[in-house]
Amino acid sequence: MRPHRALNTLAGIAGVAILLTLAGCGKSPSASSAPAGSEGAAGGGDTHAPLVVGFSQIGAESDWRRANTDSIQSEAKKRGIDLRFSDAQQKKENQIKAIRSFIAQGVDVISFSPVVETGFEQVLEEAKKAGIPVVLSDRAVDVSDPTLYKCFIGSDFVEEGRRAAQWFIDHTEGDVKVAELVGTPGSAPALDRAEGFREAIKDVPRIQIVWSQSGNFTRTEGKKAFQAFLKSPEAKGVGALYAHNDDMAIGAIQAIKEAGLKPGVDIKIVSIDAVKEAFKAMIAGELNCTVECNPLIGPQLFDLIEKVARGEEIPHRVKVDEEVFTQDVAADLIDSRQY
Ligand code: GYE
Repeated sequence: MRPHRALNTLAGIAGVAILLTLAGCGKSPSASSAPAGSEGAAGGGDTHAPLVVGFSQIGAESDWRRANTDSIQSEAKKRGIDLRFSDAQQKKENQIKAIRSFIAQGVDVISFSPVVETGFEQVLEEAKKAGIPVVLSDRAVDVSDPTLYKCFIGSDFVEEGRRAAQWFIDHTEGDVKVAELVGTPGSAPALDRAEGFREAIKDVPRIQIVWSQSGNFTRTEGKKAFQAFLKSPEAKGVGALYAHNDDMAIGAIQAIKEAGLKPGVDIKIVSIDAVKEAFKAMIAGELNCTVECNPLIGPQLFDLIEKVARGEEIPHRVKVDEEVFTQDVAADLIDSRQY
């Protein structure tokens, strides 16, 4: 069961992206653990203890992730938050360890970006028992008890998959055989982007996925997987690549060139994230389209975290507003891209 999917779909139908107001910024909130009325009680000076937040990041696997880390760290600094930041190097076990350590340190709020959807139930129960609220950032978890976290802020990955498919539906004719470079197996974006794409091509039999393999959201693994694919008999007649992120698409572009083919022409490519490198590739005519997935969620994330620390109600799901970009607009927009 992946309960958040139902939420995704419902919100998708409503077509509503919830944008948080920036109310309350610039004032550092008192920690949730501070007893009511204790502000300023401990004799002289500024007695506001900074909010302590433990954040477990997935790693540094892509340009998207690096921009996401920058956004989180710089926003925490701006707000005077004591951020305990931990890099899990793409390993669930490291995240569980980090979360346990945040619980032991008695942080006010825990936030993390779960590398995969499953396996976090127990540690989330431990956080709940310790009375520490959890806000999920960027990726969702699959748990049977939705009260194990307060909120999940992140993109609608199913919709991103649908949007990627739509480009192929609108810009190709005749039979199209698609190769798919999948993100980290078991991660929310890999599962949802696969689902959204398949849903959109379900009634378009001329478009078929004929090969699907993980490149773990990295350039190196994307290139390696696509190199092997291009040498295999399965590559025959394949004229399209759907990559779950730009980094893997960029890796595949290198592999395609090395194989003597023209990326963006012989093999049409659509990927997700909309990082600057993807705009460069579109300007060079090597990438056809990128679907935006916005990593700059630090301000929204800390709005939620500060609210939850003050004991205020926050929505259980917050989506990020996003767009789709094609080659014709790439040159005009590249300088305005922040990541
Ligand atoms: O698309 C990819 C990153 O979880 C949305 O993770 C994120 C994904 C992003 O490594 O580039």
